Order: sequence, then C-alpha cells, then structure tokens
Amino acid sequence: MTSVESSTKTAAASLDVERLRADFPILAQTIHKDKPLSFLDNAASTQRPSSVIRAISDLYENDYANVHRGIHWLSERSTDLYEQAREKVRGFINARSVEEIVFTSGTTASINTVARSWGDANIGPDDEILLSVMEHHSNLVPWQQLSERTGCRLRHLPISDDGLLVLDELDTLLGERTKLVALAGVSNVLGTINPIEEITRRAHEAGALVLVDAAQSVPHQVTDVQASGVDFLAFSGHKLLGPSGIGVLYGRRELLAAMPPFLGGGSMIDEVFLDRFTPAEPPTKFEAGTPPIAQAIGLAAAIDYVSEVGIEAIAAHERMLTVYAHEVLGQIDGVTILGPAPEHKAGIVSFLLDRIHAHDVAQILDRHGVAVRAGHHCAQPLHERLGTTASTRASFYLYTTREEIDRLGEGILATQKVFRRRK
Ligand code: 7TS
Repeated sequence: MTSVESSTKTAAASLDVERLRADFPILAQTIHKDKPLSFLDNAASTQRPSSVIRAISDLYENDYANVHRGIHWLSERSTDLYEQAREKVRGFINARSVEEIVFTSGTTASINTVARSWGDANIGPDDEILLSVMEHHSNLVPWQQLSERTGCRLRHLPISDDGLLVLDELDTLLGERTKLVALAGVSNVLGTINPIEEITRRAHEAGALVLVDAAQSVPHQVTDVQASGVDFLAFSGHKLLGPSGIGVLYGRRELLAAMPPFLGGGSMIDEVFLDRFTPAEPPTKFEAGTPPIAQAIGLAAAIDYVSEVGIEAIAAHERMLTVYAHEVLGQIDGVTILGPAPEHKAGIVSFLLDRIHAHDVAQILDRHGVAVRAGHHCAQPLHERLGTTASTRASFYLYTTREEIDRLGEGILATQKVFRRRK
C-alpha cells in the first residue's frame, strides 16, 4: 500500500501527515545546521512528491519527443501522455470537454490570454470590467493594459476591514456596461474564500462573463466549473504539487471557439499561406509552439496524488491548521492577523508585527528553519487598502503539521525578543 492509500483510509478523521511527508524528499532536510525545515510558503509554490518527480524522469527516460508532430513511435507516446494529462485536468475541474482545457505556462499566462484574445476582440471604450481590491497583480495588470489599449473602464469591488468582499456593492457596480467580472477564488494574502457561485449568478444576470483567478483555490478546494458556471478559470501547476512552467486556462467551448488566437506560430494553425493563416480549433488554437510537455505530464501525476489524498480531506486539514494558527498567533502580543476569521479562510495566514518590518520577521524566522514570504505578495493595492506596505505570510498544504505552526509561533516570539534588545 502506498502512503497515500494508507493515509486516505483515515482521511475522514484527519490526514496521516507524517506518512504523506515521506513522499516529499525535500521536506526531510534540516537547515541552518540542525533546524528542521518548516516550509510555510505554499501560496508562492508547493513541493513535489516523488511520484511527480518520477513521472517527469520516466518521460525523459522512456517516452519523450515533441507532440502533435511526428508519426513516429516516440512522438505518438509523448502525444498520448500529453493528451491524457489534458483529460486528467478536465476531470479534476469537471469541464465538459477537453477542448475547454488550454495548457499555458501558468495563471499569469492564462489571464493574459483572455485579456488579449477575448478582451481585444470584445471590449471597447464604453465597456467596464469589474475586479476587486484584493487581486494579485496578475489579475490587475493585464486588465490595466487592456484598458490602455481600448479605453475601457476598470472598477473594483471593495473589501471590508476584515477582508471580505463587500457584496452589497455588487448591485451598484454591476451594470449593463459590465462585460467581465474577474476575481480571485481565494485571496493570496488574506486567504479569503470568495463566494464565486453567488457572484457568478449575479454577474450572469447582469449579462457579464466571469473569470476566476483560481491559482489559490484549485489546489485547496473542490472546483467544478459546471456547477459554478464560471466562463473562464485560470490556475498554475506549481501551486498544486506539479511542475512550474505549466498552467491551465479553462474556457467555455463557445467562448474559446469565437476568440481569435493571441500567440501565432506552429501548431496553432489549420493552414498557412504566405499572406494569411486559418487557426486550428481550440484548445490547439491557443497552444502556439512546442508546449510544456513534461510539465503537463507532471501536472497529471500531481492531480493523481492530490485526488488520491482527497481535496475535501486536504481542505479539512488546512481548516484545522488555520484555526490553530489563529490560536497560536492570537496569543502573542503585538501580532495583528490580516483577513477574516478562519471559517472564511483557506490555509493562508498573513500578519503584521508591531514596529517590526515583515522582511526582518521573515529573515529571523528563516534562522529558525521557518520559510514564509514577506512583502506585498504581488498585491500592492490590497496592502495600501490595509494601510501597510508589507506583511508576513504563512501558507499551508497537505504536508503542513501543527508542530510547524508551533515553530512559527516560537520564531515570532524570538523575533520580538531580538527587536526588544535592539531598542
Ligand atoms: N493569482 C494569484 C491569486 C496568485 O496567488 C498567483 C501567484 C498568481 C495569480 C500568479 O501565478 P503564476 O503561477 O502565474 O505566478 N501568487 C504568488 C504568491 O502569492 N507568492 O508568490 C506567487
């Protein structure tokens, strides 16, 4: 029995985290001489289990060639594996068809593809796009660039002081000019889980499409694009135990079919003449050039791993950790936790320490073996709204333990001690 199989037997109660951790060689090391590595930077990128690493090395050892080109044996094997990966992604987010699954290099590329392909073809100066104040720069800048090109107006759903979207404002902000609502499923700073289904329903009633930046939600909660009714969804492999350099753009079939391609080149065409071309059907139309082949196959192995553990079990584990982190950090004087109460949050806990800069906190935590991210986390407008320029962020995944959160708490106390001495 693999560790995944044995740990899922107890998934209903809790994950057997120690057994899962044995699948992640990188987590076993000690750093700074003798400190166990506590990797609490999973919102930036996660680690890979041996099965993902093996799937990639197996491909290179046995099956690798370029895809959709050769009629030779290796190319057919490679193409089969690449297309099986697409089917795996389809099932994972419950899309209707593989034609709705475009492989990109990541969330950023997926959102830019929509902004360029759909945006340039459908948006004009009288149109509006509704975003929120809590977006990652990846879901702000492409729309700002679209606005520069087309003159469209960008509007922003505000947040409450405790980091929840102010849905009451939707009625005012959503109008007949609104062509798209583009929102994060989960905030990468506040951890807030946004009510995507409700927002999608209201956006559709107003005649707008919905794009979900699912970089922080797909790895941590069940995603069903048919049930939620979203029109576009973007996520990255590297936040889901998969390789970097691979991401997904889900788009409803009719939308992708009507959109002009953004990048031109090999593969994305049906026919090419000296002066013109005809594009291929989706998803190929949006996959110009040699795609990230090994990365797609690694992503399929990551989806297998996460699915065997069970997304619901992972979400329950993270909920427990988030409640615990709020308890541990809440007991320390001088700590302000950002964002809502744990019941509205995924496994992301950002905080401020009175009179100590986030970069100093992260540096001292690192000396204790605790890896966190400090800064604006690519969400500068959100930090401005929160009245700060930087925060420290701890973020969890299926292999995170309560002991690691204890070490975070001890590291924060040690940081405060260093700064008290310096005063
Ligand atoms: N959207 C959200 C909500 C994100 O958290 C990130 C990455 C992205 C988009 C971009 O994903 P990429 O894979 O294309 O880079 N967020 C983070 C983070 O919070 N710390 O490092 C990367």
